[in-house]
Amino acid sequence: MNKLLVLVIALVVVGVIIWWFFGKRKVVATAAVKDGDRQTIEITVDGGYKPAVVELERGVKAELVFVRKDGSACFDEVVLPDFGVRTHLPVNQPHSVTINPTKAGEYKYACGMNMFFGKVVVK
Ligand SMILES: [Cu+2]
Repeated sequence: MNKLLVLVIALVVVGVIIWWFFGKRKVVATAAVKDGDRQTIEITVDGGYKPAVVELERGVKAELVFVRKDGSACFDEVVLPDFGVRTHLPVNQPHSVTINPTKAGEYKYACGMNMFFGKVVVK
């Protein structure tokens, strides 16, 4: 009886571990909205970047509209190194960053201090 209990507990622990790792990897990407020859997506900056992962269509000019609600100095700047962007974000005022995603791939971006991260996925 004791052995069965240990087995059940072990299975539950393994299940939780698998769920934890699987769940962590499965971050849902939010796709930009395409309108003619442009695509747009709004990213809220408030204790992080929301959505954390945005999906863009390759070869279509993309406008990332950062809406900064968090006044902490951490979010003064946003840096997209792969697109040569480092820009200041005003508080409570949408700020557009236009990039040209010509190559498929995953591109990380961060706050000016490299503490908070977001990701652009080009498909
Ligand atoms: Cu920071």
